[in-house]
Amino acid sequence: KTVAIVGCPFSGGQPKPGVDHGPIHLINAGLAKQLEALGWKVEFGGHHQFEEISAENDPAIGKLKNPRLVSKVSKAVADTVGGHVQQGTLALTLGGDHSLAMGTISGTLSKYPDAAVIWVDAHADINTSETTESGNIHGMPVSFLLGLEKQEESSPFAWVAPILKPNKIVYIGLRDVDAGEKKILKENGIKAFSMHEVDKYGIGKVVDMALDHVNPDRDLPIHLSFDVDALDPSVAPSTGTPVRGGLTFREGHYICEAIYETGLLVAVDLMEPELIPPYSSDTVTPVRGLGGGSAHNSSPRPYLISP
Ligand code: DIR
Ligand code: MN
Ligand code: MN
Ligand code: MN
Repeated sequence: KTVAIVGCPFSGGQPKPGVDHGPIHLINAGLAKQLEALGWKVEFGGHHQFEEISAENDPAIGKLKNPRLVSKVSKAVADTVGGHVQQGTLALTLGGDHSLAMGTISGTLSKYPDAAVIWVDAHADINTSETTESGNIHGMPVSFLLGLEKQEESSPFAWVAPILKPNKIVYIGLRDVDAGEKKILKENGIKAFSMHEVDKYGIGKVVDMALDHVNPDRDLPIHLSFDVDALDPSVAPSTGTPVRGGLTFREGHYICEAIYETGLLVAVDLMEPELIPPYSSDTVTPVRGLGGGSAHNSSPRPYLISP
């Protein structure tokens, strides 16, 4: 069994710097070695180096912030993840913000158009350019993948194939959903197990029900997109938009274990981890050539770690 780690130090889908350090810290903390100890052959050739687009060349389109940059980065990630999935290698993408999932899931769907997506998150990330209150694209990737709004030919997101079906995505962990998003979930009949259902049924039953919904015969490949803010802030404080009342440490692990046990997992995203006190980037050795902890303070555009 081989896993390819796709490190994506990118934060252009939302305004806070920090999330672009997540993958660097996870690698520095020994993730590859831990996976090897679990019996995986690990491929990791360094973090993605994304091309920059200057702010003046990337004005908002409608409410969408940094649209060209987010699009370009996601497209590059789609090609990389798609390549690993094509080869039968488990693609493990480390974010970076959740706008990257537009890329990772596009990559999975390029090989398996009928793949099932399990989206673990406090948020639904299903705003459209009409409903978004923030303009942050990390709150919108699911709507692009579903094709909830028509992309003009000139749109930077015209490359996203809107082929995800509403019955092929299921949520676990929701507890901070915008009014416009609730409407979209309802109108499209999208299944969601919020924290209320986790409390009511227990995590074991919830994962079974989620799989029954998107993968009733247990024969479709699975893409797991895991936003660390699904976890309770007492477990995962280091994320941009923590929300009280989240998954416990064990519930989060159980979801991953149970999905892995299906034998159908082809891609995993671990999104929106960052670093906040009491930990400091000064105490973690930076990856050589990536600028480490200082880049987001000095860079005029803090969305990318520059080489
Ligand atoms: C909010 C917050 N729904 C938005 N979203 C996310 O900006 O669209 N926070 N994903 O992490
Ligand atoms: Mn930092
Ligand atoms: Mn979230
Ligand atoms: Mn998210």
